[in-house]
Amino acid sequence: MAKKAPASDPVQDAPRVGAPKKAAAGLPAVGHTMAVAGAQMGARRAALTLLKVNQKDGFDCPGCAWPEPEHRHTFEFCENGAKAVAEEATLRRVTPDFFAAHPVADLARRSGYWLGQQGRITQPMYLPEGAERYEAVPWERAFELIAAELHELDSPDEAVFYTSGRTSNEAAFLFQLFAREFGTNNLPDCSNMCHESSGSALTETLGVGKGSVLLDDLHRAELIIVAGQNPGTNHPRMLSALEKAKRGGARIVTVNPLPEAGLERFRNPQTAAGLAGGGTPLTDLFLPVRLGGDQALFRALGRLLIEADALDHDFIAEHTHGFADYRAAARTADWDETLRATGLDRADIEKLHTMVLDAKSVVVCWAMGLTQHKHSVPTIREVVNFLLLRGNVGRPGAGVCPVRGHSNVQGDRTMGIFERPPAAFLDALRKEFGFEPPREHGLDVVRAIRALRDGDAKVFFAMGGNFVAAAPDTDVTEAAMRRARLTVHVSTKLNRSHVVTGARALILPTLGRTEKDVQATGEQFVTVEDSMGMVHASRGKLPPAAPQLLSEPAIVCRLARAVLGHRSTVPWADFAQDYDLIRDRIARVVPGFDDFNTKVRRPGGFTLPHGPRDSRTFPTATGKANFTAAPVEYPHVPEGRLLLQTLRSHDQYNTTIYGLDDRYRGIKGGRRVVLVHADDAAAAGLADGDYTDLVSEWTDGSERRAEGFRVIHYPTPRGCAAAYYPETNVLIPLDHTAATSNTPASKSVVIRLERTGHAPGSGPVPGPAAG
Ligand SMILES: Nc1nc2c(c(=O)[nH]1)N[C@H]1C(S)=C(S)[C@@H](COP(=O)(O)OP(=O)(O)OC[C@H]3O[C@@H](n4cnc5c(=O)[nH]c(N)nc54)[C@H](O)[C@@H]3O)O[C@H]1N2
Ligand SMILES: Nc1nc2c(c(=O)[nH]1)N[C@H]1C(S)=C(S)[C@@H](COP(=O)(O)OP(=O)(O)OC[C@H]3O[C@@H](n4cnc5c(=O)[nH]c(N)nc54)[C@H](O)[C@@H]3O)O[C@H]1N2
Ligand SMILES: [Mo]
Repeated sequence: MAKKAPASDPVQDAPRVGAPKKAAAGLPAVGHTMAVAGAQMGARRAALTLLKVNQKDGFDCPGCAWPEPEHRHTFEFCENGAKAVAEEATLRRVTPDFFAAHPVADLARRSGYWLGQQGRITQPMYLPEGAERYEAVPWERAFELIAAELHELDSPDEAVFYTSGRTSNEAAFLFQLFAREFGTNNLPDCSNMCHESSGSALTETLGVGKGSVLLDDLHRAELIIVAGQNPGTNHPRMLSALEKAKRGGARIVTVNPLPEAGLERFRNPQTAAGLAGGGTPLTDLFLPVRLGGDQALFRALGRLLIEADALDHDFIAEHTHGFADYRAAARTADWDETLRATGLDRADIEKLHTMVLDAKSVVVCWAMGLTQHKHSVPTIREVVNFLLLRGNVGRPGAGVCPVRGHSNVQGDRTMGIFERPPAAFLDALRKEFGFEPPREHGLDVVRAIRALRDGDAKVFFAMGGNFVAAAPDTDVTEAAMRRARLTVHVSTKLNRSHVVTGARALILPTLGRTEKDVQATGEQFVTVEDSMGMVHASRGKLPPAAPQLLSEPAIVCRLARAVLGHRSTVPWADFAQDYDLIRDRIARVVPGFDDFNTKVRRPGGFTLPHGPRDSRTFPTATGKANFTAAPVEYPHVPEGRLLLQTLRSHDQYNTTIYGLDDRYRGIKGGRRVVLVHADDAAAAGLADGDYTDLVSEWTDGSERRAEGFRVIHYPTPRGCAAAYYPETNVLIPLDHTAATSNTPASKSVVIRLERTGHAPGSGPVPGPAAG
């Protein structure tokens, strides 16, 4: 029996606030998870399904890209993974009857939370031009409709093919192959909004746009710096690795404007002591940096190391390039400016310097706190400078560790989902498949929105994700999407992007990773690559949510046949029947995948080669690891304004909202909250509990407004504020992006607070009257 979703939209946003927690996980996490999972799929199914996550014969956890420990036999409990699985394995269904009962205009008024709660989509649905409702459509007809629109285009570059990061290697390889045989490199992906800055900075400096550490390196590190990341919520399994490192004597430094509970203390749910006891303290030194102050911090450390002559001179001489210029720049680092940019005490920075001197090996981990600023690329290059100084790249226990988000976002890139593919990759495609791939660079996320806005792109096709909600400048993005002639989404669940559509729209429902994928030659498996370059198999275990669902590879194959027909040189029909045939081709096109079908069947899979990590070979333009000497930048915020970061709560997965609580930060029952320093609130005439609008100010004089946020006094540096994404995406101008990577600067939005009497829709709230 299908489980019923709540009938009314429950988003009566009425946040209640308690004290932030001082530890993450433990028994409360297990209890909370089983309640969420049980509501979606019943307690028995929940327990049985969760036992299959990350097992040798099971499916890869869709929760995040953190690697699994090597010796895996018991289920490693992870609240994040369990919620992601429950969300997908839900028994609720969105059938054609649902669409008949809900006109699109009605669905467009619902919250993203409500849409997601309705359950799994069961059949392909079509919204004809001018129609009020989606109607069921046979698969064959859906592909014909897409083919007809694509054939109408003046150029293949008028189509955009977006990918979110859950797509398997096999589906991603086919998707880019189709787009390129069709004739375009317009392959934007969620990475453009996520770790693009890491990729840009690391490719230039180390020659490989991926992390250079394995799990074992983290376990062996003597010092781990976690900057701009909240693993307690977003990568909970990372806390077990930090705990293990700590037990081995590592010290941990947290650089973050917020004191995040998971990094303070971890109660390991795998151990009895962790479940019930006080847990392991993780952070030895907490540096409450100002938003965007990280480049200045790492530059200051560089200066201190140079002054102390605590350098690995042999490594620098043999393996690096550009040291003299960097040294000259670092020597000019000025304490006044460092303290202004970072908001830190000099004594704390010197303490960190001493810890670096004491450590034979250092790993720096980071996520969105470093990648989503205007100067993110120079910031991450500065992390590399810092590590190179003491040879902390390419030796055990040391290196760069950008922690990826979506479970296969790194693999999708490896498979060629990239709007700026290297020439060697395109050459390999041509050699293997015998067609001429387009060479001109395609559109990334921000450029795709501009193209849609300006009428230069007319068809938008998404392999997963929730583009309109995830992208910046919501009003601009939604208007751009509405100008398209056709929007198509391959999806598991309903979201905002299905109700803000082009003239026509299609929803193509697909299997999730938890589900069995049976094709003509039998049951198939797919593969994924984690954040540390390990590739392994994923086998769904549950029966498909509905009989009509197609797998992502099958959808691409049928789409390609409908669009390309006889002109194609690719055996699409064979690929759909037997994924081994896809892997054979990947093996011949993508470096590091030779013998793919054999190696991926070994328990635990295999590790992709990584020159800097494996042999200190740096495939950069200079053939060495590059120091860079960019000027130090940091945000300048006008008087009376704050810098807003837009981040995740504990009960969400990107645009998927699981619930309205942010347990570790002590917030319950609402998401429209803004965390600000008490003195900044007072300066804006606001008390804790007051309601305010957030108004962003852009350089062209334009303003954007998000209404009705409850003020919460929170320990964050003066001048900094935090609120949840995607509610605040309306505030981020489309053109506000990082230099080089073009990633929306979602952690650096200049705002002012404008007091309102009450929360929208909830009537006046008790508290001091408006002043
Ligand atoms: N449960 C759950 N898990 C997830 C996701 C999810 O939404 N929910 N999303 C997945 C995805 S796609 C991703 S990319 C990752 C995201 O993982 P995170 O990057 O951890 O996610 P955010 O919530 O954006 O948190 C950013 C962190 O950086 C800090 N920060 C912000 N600005 C700065 C700064 O200027 N300097 C420093 N030093 N710190 C800063 C913030 O205070 C916060 O702790 O998580 C993945 N896992
Ligand atoms: N302001 C602000 N904006 C941000 C960020 C931020 O920190 N602040 N973070 C950015 C980041 S890091 C990222 S990664 C992006 C995320 O951008 P996206 O990846 O586009 O968004 P998600 O919310 O992860 O996508 C969720 C949808 O994916 C679909 N889905 C789930 N599983 C599957 C599957 O197996 N197959 C298919 N085909 N579909 C599936 C479901 O329909 C679900 O509604 O958002 C970015 N936007
Ligand atoms: Mo992400």
